[in-house]
Amino acid sequence: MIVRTISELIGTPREVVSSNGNWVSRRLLLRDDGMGFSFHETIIYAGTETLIWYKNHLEAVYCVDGEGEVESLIDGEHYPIKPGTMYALNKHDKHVLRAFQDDLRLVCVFNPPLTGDETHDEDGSYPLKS
Ligand code: 9YT
Repeated sequence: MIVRTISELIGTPREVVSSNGNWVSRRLLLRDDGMGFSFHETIIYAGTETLIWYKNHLEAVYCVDGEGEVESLIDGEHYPIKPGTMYALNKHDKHVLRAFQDDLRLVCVFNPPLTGDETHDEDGSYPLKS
């Protein structure tokens, strides 16, 4: 069994800060843990907007705190996000993620799993690691 806490990840390589400073990701499970997915807590900082396009990954996101929205750049829809909301990028949907007045605290699952220190490239995607 694997048991970890967020507090023990802080300041380690499993805590990854985006290059634009919009978010921090604490990666509780990564590829080497052998679960077939990675599992993260992500804080999206209040007042930020982030372009994301996971061409190589599927991601499901569950909100546990804060309020914001995800705007689909495929159909232009704006979906509100609040605690209890889940969205799944089942079509590698290109989107903009916004946090409103408070930080958004999200729990995220990636398939295939991230391997460690991935951060967004200029398209908002992560490379596929071999
Ligand atoms: C919701 C989202 O994709 N935020 C960006 C960070 C990502 N969740 C990660 O690497 O944990």
